[in-house]
Amino acid sequence: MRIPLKHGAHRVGKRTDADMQRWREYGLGQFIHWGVYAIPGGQWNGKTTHYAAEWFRTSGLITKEEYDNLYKQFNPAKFDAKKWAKQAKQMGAKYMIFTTKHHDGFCMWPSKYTDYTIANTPYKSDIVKELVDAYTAEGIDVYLYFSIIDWSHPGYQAGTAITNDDRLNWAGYTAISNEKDKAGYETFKEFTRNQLIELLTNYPTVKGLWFDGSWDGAWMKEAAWVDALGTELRDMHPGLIIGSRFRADENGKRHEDTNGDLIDDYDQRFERNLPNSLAETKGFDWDCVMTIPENQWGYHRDWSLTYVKTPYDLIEMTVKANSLDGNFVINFGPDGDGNIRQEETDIAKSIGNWMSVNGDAVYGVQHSVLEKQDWGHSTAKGDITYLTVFNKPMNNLLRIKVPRSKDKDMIYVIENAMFKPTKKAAVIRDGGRDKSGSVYYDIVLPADIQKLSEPFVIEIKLKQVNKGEKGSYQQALT
Ligand code: FHN
Repeated sequence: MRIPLKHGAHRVGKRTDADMQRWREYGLGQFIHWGVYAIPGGQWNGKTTHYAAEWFRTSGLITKEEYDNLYKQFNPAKFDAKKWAKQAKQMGAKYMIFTTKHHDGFCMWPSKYTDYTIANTPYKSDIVKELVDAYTAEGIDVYLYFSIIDWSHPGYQAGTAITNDDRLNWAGYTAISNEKDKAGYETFKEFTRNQLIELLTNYPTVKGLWFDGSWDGAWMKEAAWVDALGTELRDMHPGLIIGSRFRADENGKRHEDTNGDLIDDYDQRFERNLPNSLAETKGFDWDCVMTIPENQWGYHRDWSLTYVKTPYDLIEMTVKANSLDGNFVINFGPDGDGNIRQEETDIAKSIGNWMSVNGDAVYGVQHSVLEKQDWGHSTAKGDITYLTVFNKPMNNLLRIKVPRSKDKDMIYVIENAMFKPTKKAAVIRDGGRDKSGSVYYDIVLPADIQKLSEPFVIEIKLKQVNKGEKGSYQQALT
């Protein structure tokens, strides 16, 4: 039985408009975490934090006063928005999410509602504007990350007291501390609203807002107010895309409301974690945001602390996400001078080189009818199915299991197959059938494909034809 809700989801099922369709087709995105935390880069006075570098204010290695004065040194002389945008374009990113304000409250745009902004650094210029302009010029859509948590605002009381221990009980802690000064919290709410309106006014070309920190206990208690704010933002910016991290319903339920419907436009629960089946996604639109090291979003000088993903790890995750109808977003953490570190540059280049050959398997695709198979992942667009092969079989025969059609008079056939890297047609052999009626095909991997050291894509034409249709199955075999 459905429970009547005033502040639950405003729609059952997916958005069907053109803006959301565009979002769905991105396939690959870039996240950028950049702020004053890039100056210490996880280290201070010879000590290194193992916590995420963008949380450095709470690391215990720096005093609050020291941290809150870092902005006076923020002067990224090497920052070149156009260079970053070109690199993202080469990588194949179709959208970019930028941290306008992380939990520390430092604003990368000259907000008129606080002095804690880029305008009061030696750098002075509006970094958000530089990035929005540069990425938009490259045809990359921009989304603004905005942290609800703001340690710099006096009405957000957790800001002064927060320690690593507090953050383990974040929601409870803020709910209690903000209870103590309701008037203060009202000023914080108004400040947050003003800043969001300011962002959408200053940067009208952005496509959406990417919220974070909304697990904050005080925020979760403001369902009616936050819901009204969401409506106000959507009214002022038609087509605006907002994920499920913005608000809770009146029962404190986040992402899915009390009835299990998705709150707002897409599911933001998959952080550093991919679903393993379509069932796990519940049929919602979703994205997965991923760090390159284990859990570092902002710049950390020392990348020897955890496993650092390879370009192929990230390509595999990108294809997997798209095979399950999600977008994949790779995070970059530039340093305090405005450089994207060499490792990230190299990774972006490798991914871009791969995407330039095989990107059809990622952009504008959806889940294919093929079940997950050991060699990799499959995606589909119309009657084309893309097989992205990560594990080449030792016998160089790639076995494809084609499911039984739901219609008993029809069967699936592979009409032709082509290797993306060589653009050559593949030889397909009959691989037999099993008791369930599934049909197997073996694609012969020729010598030039066998030699490849990287994943590759085979484009196949998978069609449903009438079982009795003359020649349909035989023609598939060469
Ligand atoms: O606490 C943040 C973290 O620093 C980072 O910004 C990520 C990005 O999704 N979000 C939060 C953790 O969920």
